[in-house]
Amino acid sequence: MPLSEKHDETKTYDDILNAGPPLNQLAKEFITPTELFFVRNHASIPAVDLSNYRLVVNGLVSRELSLTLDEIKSGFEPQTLIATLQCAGNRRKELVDYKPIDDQLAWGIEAIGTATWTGLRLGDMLKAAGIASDRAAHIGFLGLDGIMRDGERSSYGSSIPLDKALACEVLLAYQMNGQDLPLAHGSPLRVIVPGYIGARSVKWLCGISVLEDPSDNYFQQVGYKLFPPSINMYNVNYADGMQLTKLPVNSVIVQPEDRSLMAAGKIAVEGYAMSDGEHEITWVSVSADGGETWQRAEFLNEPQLWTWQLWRTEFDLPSGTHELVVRAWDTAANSQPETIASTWNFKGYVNNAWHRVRITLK
Ligand SMILES: Nc1nc2c(c(=O)[nH]1)N[C@H]1C(S)=C(S)[C@@H](COP(=O)(O)O)O[C@H]1N2
Ligand SMILES: [Mo]
Repeated sequence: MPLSEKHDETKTYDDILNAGPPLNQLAKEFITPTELFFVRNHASIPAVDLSNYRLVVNGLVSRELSLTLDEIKSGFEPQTLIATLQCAGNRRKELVDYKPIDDQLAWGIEAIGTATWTGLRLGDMLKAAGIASDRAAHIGFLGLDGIMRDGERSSYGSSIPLDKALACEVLLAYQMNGQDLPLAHGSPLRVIVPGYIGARSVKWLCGISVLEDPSDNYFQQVGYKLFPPSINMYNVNYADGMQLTKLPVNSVIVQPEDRSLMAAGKIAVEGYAMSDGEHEITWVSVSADGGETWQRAEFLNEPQLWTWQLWRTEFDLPSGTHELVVRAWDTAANSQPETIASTWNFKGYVNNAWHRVRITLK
């Protein structure tokens, strides 16, 4: 596979696949080719026996469901949606360089991709099961992969608020880019929660639960929580953290790469921007002098909900070292903080500081 692997050096087992595209192939196209789509796994990819596969829907429902893949595919109206998936750990490397972060993958800018997802609406599945109580407020998901922690096996899981779960953009997908969902991306069935951190889009989905409270799964209650900069792994009380949902507005320079050495003259600057999906990106500004002066980038695709915005601009630059900077705004006037100091958190999530790239021209 053309992805380059990322290893978590703190784990002793090395069969956990985490990988992203090489930077010269990142965000080249609006739809990311499946073989270039980043992979983020917390455990080994499970072996799924399709003849025994069942999706179970339970909790505060009128009817518990247990469905085969064929029943899922034939029983619900197919829906197709283009959506960007981004890991909450995207851009963690810049945070790590500012102040150490233990035990987390140091993603650069590659933990993001856009695909065409086909499946059914989660809302249609919930309608089939029937929500049985007005106490229902969250929808929990469970995957088939098993995580070993302190000698005990638990499954990967998460939850999302009920109102998001009922929104028409949230899918249970069995196809990616027009093909059967690949095993690494959650075959036979995965959740796609557009606009939310990737962690909520549970792969190898085997369970959906209608719940009163957010899932008690480790990845909802301990992982993927945001804390202020004063909190660290020694003074943390996980109950105080904010469960991450929507992604903040972000923008990234993909080309040229940081530390590039290039010929002076016309320099094309390209990248992506992404908001919470509910708001389109309205404006991307790029600076070639560390943020003193800015120019507007042109958009390479029509702005649309649930996807990234690819952009490009050009500078004519003399020899010397230059700092390129990008920032974006969305239709709700959300923008990005200027410094890494203001986005640093001890788990290294949702870094959306102005993105900076240093280049030297000869
Ligand atoms: N079952 C399961 N689902 C999972 C994960 C996982 O480890 N196990 N990783 C999550 C995280 S953190 C992300 S960012 C996305 C990544 O999806 P991808 O590998 O298809 O890019 O899947 C999410 N769903
Ligand atoms: Mo993630």
